[in-house]
Amino acid sequence: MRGMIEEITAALGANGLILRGGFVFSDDEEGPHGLSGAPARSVLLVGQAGAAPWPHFLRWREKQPRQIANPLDNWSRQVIGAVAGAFGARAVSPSDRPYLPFQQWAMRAEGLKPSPLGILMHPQYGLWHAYRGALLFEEEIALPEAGEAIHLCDACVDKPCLKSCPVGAYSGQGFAYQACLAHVRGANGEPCRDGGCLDRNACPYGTEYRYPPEIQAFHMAAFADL
Ligand code: B12
Ligand code: SF4
Ligand code: SF4
Repeated sequence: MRGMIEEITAALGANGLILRGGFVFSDDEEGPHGLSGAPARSVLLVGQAGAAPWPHFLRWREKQPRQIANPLDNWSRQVIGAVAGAFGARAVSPSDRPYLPFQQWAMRAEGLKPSPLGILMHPQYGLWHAYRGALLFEEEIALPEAGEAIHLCDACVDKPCLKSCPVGAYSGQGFAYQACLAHVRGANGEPCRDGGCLDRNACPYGTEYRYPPEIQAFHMAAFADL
């Protein structure tokens, strides 16, 4: 089994992606279906730390038609789909409908907890990481159990991530999606459009993994349909 995990890690690594842990579904829970249609027994999460996949994505993007919808999703599906095909797994994406509970899976796989922004807080990458897909297996893939990770937000008294948004979109009441969108699309939204969410950028952790402004602008354009 170790051998297979190492091979998957290497195949993903060739595209700047990483394996982000995984777990076996419990007996009383019905996981999504696997390759044959039978319930999956285990899941391995695939994602990124910092902007590592970006150059791989850009090389692929250059060979695609100028106008394609959701290019990063497409690239992720191709790359992760190829890895799934080679290892007898079914690949799923965070944007598949109905949405699969990627963040709940990630909490189990990596012992993470959500930041006040909803984004999971990672002890090393801070807020600068994401999930690009998952591999569903119909057999049990044994991985070391994830311990609970240190949750940096617990010790962060000032919480600058809740003080930087010009429209206070993040609060104890959750994320005011419409207020954020209106600001990002509006006349004063240039800083968010060009450099990403001011609240996310205010977090002092994982800054060496922070996405460069052009990548944040790409994600913001996708989020706000700019
Ligand atoms: C729908 C969605 C949104 C909606 C949320 C609407 C709502 N209130 O539900 C909107 C469009 C607002 C959104 C925005 C963002 N999102 Co979003 N989103 C999703 C998506 C596709 C589905 C969420 C869902 O319903 N899942 C189904 C339920 C059953 O699964 P779950 O694990 O229980 O879901 C958790 C989330 O829903 C979370 N949640 C609820 N509201 C919000 C709001 C935000 C901003 C976040 C991050 C999470 C979150 O609470 C649940 C915790 O158990 C997930 C991918 C996925 N499949 O989960 C990404 C996901 C949660 N988003 C993510 C991110 C990063 C963002 C953004 C911060 C950045 C971006 N993508 O542009 C933005 C915020 C914009 C900004 N100001 O910068 C990441 C989080 C990664 C991480 N490190 O934790 C995910 C996992 C996608 C990915 N590819 O990694 N998102
Ligand atoms: S600023 Fe503090 S509370 Fe906010 S995400 Fe970062 S560590 Fe967590
Ligand atoms: S993107 Fe801008 S408007 Fe939206 S939550 Fe972040 S700082 Fe606020």
